[in-house]
Amino acid sequence: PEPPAGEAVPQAGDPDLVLLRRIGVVDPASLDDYRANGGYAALREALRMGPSAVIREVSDSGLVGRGGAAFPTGRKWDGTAKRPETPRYVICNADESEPGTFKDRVIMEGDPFSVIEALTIAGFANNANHGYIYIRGEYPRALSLLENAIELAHARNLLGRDILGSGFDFDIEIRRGAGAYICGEETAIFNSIEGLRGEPRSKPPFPVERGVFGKPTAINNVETLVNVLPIMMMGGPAYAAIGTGRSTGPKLFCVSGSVERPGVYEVPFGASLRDLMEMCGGVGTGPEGEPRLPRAVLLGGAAGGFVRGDELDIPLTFEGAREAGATLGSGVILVLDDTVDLAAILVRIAAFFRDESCGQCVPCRVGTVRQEEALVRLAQDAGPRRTDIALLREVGEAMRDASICGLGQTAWNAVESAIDRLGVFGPQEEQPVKEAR
Ligand code: L3W
Ligand code: SF4
Repeated sequence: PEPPAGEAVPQAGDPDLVLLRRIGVVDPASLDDYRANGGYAALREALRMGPSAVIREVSDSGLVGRGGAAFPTGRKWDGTAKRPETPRYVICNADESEPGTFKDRVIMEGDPFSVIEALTIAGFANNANHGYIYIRGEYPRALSLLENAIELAHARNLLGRDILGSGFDFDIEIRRGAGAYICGEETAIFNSIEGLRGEPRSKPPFPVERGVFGKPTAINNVETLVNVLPIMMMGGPAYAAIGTGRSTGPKLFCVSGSVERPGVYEVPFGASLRDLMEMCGGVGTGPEGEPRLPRAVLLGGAAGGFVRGDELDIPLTFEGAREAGATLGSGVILVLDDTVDLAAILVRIAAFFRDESCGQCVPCRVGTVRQEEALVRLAQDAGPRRTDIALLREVGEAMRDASICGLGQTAWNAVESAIDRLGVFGPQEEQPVKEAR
């Protein structure tokens, strides 16, 4: 059995927490407990202010997507709400499958009513009467807690017809994934909900215009949605004062790998990687008690990028990660100490992308295979290094430029940064790709 959600949150019980404040504190199966701890005050506030004011507050907050794409939520909602076509839909993307990402599971298992409340607010703001939660199939505990939350919310008129006497009708259906990473891609979710193969669609048209069943759809990640609750309570401008620059609000990070206390941590945007490492006790010691050094940190997951162990002063903001040649992605902080075999990690990442490619487009279907093959040769020192690195670059650029969806477009990111930033296969000289081959 998996440990309770609270155990994955080393900060549990800290009164300064915003997103994690109820995790490990409330009974996730009790609506009364949720309400006694501030639950459903945000929905009441939203119903009081009306749909366009909700969108205005969300826009003013500067909230952007927390699943990896960082698109402004207010703009997304505004785009959906103003479309003339009906019905409109809202979807919570709970297909959390990025390697090293487990923050949404912690929210759903520790504070499931917050997801239901936030999706109801999204439905109200977007003038949608139907919402879906698309949940990863391997999250059975989260699934049953969400099902329980939906049932209890119905019984108390917090879902269904004329919610709290407001005239707003809203229902939520849960759909389960079946083990495919690609079904976390938003348009693959639409196909999956419609009963089609879980394959991404070309964009544009964007979901705000043509989403599930060809109708305007606002789709947001779990963490993005639950941020709307504090925004309703404190107002957009006060929320925007948390964090730095264009990275506003609190952020969840999933810390794993060579650290003393792995888990989900909440910090305001702008904290440094070093701050976070200190919070989780650092890389610790080896079997003989000898201190370990951080060799590298993978930021943003398999689709993200590596930074070196001597670059821990990077601010954890979208801008800071970009400047460091990485991305915050879905909040992955995978720490690797000086004993880790980096080449083996790259082979593992490449195998993951090869396995999870849906096969729909050639650059990704073929490129992920070629990438893995070249990395295996490099890891085993079984071929001409210069040629294989040149091949990786060529294949990587083709995947980045010509793939249909984010999987193929980002499948070479981590490998590229390991070669160029960490020098995993030795120092790299600038060389034209064709010449080296
Ligand atoms: C209208 C424009 N809409 C961009 C839309 C577009 C884009 C989306 C990002 O990221 C991403 C997500 C998953 N007019 C637009 C426009 N868009 N230009 O905005 O929205 P955002 O930032 O709210 O999404 P996000 O949640 O930060 C996630 C894709 O990555 N994904 C994985 C998701 C995994 C989870 C999870 O683990 N729970 O969410 C995998 O591919 O589909 O696009 O995409 O539609 N001018
Ligand atoms: Fe499928 Fe890969 Fe193409 Fe995405 S990039 S549509 S996962 S083959």
